Amino acid sequence: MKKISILSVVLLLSCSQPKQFPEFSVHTIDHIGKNLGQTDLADIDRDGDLDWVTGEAPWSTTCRLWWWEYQGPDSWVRHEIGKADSDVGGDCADLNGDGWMDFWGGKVLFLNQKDGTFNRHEVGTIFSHDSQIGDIDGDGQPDGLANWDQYGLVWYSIPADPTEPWTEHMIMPVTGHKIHGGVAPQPFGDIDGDGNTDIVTGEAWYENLDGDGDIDICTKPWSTGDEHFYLQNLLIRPKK
Ligand SMILES: [Ca+2]
Ligand SMILES: [Ca+2]
Ligand SMILES: [Ca+2]
Ligand SMILES: [Ca+2]
Repeated sequence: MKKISILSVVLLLSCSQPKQFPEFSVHTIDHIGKNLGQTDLADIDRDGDLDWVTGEAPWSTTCRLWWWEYQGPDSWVRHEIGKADSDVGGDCADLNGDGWMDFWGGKVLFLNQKDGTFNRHEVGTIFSHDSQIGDIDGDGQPDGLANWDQYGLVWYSIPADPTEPWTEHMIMPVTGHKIHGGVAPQPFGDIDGDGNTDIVTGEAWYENLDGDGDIDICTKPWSTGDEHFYLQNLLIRPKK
C-alpha cells in the first residue's frame, strides 16, 4: 500500500528555458493524518485553481478525508470531507452533473454541496485499493473502475442519481487478476488506436475488441507463455 507520511507538493519554479532541466522546490501543505492515500488534484471550489484531496485508510481508525483549498504555494486551507472507507483509491469527477467536482473512493461517494462541504453516500461499491473514474462503455457518462486483491477488477455503471446503488460488472475476478495496485492513477486509454477505450493495469491490458462501446476482455498475463483469453461483453450496450 502506498503511504504518504508528509503532506507536501512540489511546484515547478522555472521553465523559462524550454530545454533546461526543471528545478523544483518543496512546499508543505499541512501536518495531519496517518496512512494517507486517496489523493487527487481537482478544482473543488471552482475558483480556477487546483485544490488537493487526501484521506486516511481504515486502519488509521479515524478514516478522515479532507480537501485543501489552494490560496498560494504556502497557504492551503483544510476542509473536512467526511469519513472514508477505502484503502488508497480515490478520484474526483462531477458525478451528478451539477458542474462541481465530487469524490468517489472505495465504498463511499461524496457529493460536493458547493459550499466546501460534502454529503456522504454508500453506493454498494467494494472496498478497494484503486478507484478510478472514466467512460468505460463509451456512452459519454462517467463509470467507476475498482481493484482490490481480495476481490478482483470490476467496473460500475453509475445511475442518473449517483446516490442510488451502482451496478457492478466483473471484469476479472481475483482468481485471474490478483494485484495489490497497479491500476491508479490512469488505467484508461485507447491502447490499440481503434477508437474505443481499453483498460491497462499492472497485470494485463483489457482490449475493447468489437467496437460496440463496451469493454471486452483480452488478456495475456505477463508471467505466462502465449496464452490469451477473449471474453465478449454481451451484457451492456451503449444507448442508440
Ligand atoms: Ca480551487
Ligand atoms: Ca457534482
Ligand atoms: Ca459510461
Ligand atoms: Ca481501443
